[in-house]
Amino acid sequence: MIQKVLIANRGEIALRIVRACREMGIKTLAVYSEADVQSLHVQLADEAICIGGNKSADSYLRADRIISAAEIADVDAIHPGYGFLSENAKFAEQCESCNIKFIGPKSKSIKMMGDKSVAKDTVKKAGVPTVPGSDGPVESESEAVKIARKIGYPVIIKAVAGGGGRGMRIAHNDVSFAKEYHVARGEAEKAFGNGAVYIEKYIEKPRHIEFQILADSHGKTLHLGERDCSVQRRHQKLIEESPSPFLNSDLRKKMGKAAIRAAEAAEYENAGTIEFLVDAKGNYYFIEMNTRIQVEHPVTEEVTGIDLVKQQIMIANGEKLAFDQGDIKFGERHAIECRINAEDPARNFSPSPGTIGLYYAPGGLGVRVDSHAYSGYTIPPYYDSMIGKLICFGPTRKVALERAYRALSEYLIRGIKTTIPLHKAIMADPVFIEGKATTAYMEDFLGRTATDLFS
Ligand code: MV4
Repeated sequence: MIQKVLIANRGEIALRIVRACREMGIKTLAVYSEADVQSLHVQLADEAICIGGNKSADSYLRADRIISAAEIADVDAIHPGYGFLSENAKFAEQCESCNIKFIGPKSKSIKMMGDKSVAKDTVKKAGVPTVPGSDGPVESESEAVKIARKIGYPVIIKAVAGGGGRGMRIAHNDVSFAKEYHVARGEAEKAFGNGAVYIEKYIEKPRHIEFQILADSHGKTLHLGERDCSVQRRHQKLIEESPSPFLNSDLRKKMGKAAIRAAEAAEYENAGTIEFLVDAKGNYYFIEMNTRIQVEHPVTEEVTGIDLVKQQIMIANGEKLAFDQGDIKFGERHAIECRINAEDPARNFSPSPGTIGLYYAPGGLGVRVDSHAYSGYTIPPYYDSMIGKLICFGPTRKVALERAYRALSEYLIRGIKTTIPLHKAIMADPVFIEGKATTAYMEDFLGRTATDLFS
């Protein structure tokens, strides 16, 4: 039985894991960098160990130091959260070899889904629709251009070791293809130490719709509905919602079944996410599987009423899922999440770290704030700019939208700039309100909105 968990993360997700553990009577050990000594998860955890300097490379990415802390504090399990080492197969293996439970999938599944071309090939064999493209990585420009011509332009070149939009290049003809192919390979080699790339038909203005998966170690795999994550800027999600305003119940059923087949093909256990692209005609294509809990997991929690972090720990404990697919109700609730980043939308989203003055989080019916921020907290400049998530929910999308606009109007964070005014403007935007946002939305919205609106 898991009695103490090391939280190998920081910020709001570390606080989220502390909360789930506390409700389960599980002790928590926070590991933190020198910059995070005042962070809320460090204050609220049962124990805390400083593992290194400010940079992630000297702390949250130091598997050796994390495992040493785990052994010193004699923990039973490690929860990696998202980012950092959460999708590092070697770290998962190291945990298991030290007899420390990794709260997540088996390292084999992480490795399989971490190679985006193998992932695609694996799910395709399970009958999951994938984007037409090359049969695996393409080794030479001459081979690649033949495939591009066969697929038909525009095409997208993707890094095998990439994901989340990293190392992607789009080509519209033979001339741009030659250049983009070599740029993509070079960037992939530099970023991931693996220059292999594969090619796909570029789906114009798709929606980015992902399905939440929960799978126990006794062969049960369920989906918990979808999240529409189309509102993104430079591959950084800004707003996520469930259900997607674009899916009808027939498409939801088909995609949910496909998501389960993909997870089973990956021999998946624990919480994971199957990412699809959906085109304007409702054709859906698998693009990636994320083998971790995601930032936007609260959207699914508020729609289904299921605590995903507790489920992760229970699955890691070897417990069976206590519900079946038919027990998960859809259509009774709508949830929308706004990511609150310490960035200035009036200045091209430049980072805005610093000390928070007055901090007042909104509340009331249908409002949840997952944040580690507080009055007087100094946001360090070393990490991701997200300082919290505002999740608003209600019986319909209309109510969820009204609550989001109202809650954003109450949310006070003085002393730094944030994306709060941007979210308010989006919640009042007719294109977003009508549920017409695709992955092209943010570029269009920013192009037609005066940025002084955001100050
Ligand atoms: C695509 C695509 C269109 N066609 N693949 C983005 C990150 C990763 N999850 C996969 N992504 C995409 N893959 C094909 N074949 C569009 C996206 C995409 C996207 C691309 C460019 C700019 C913003 C985007 C936002 C979401 C998805």
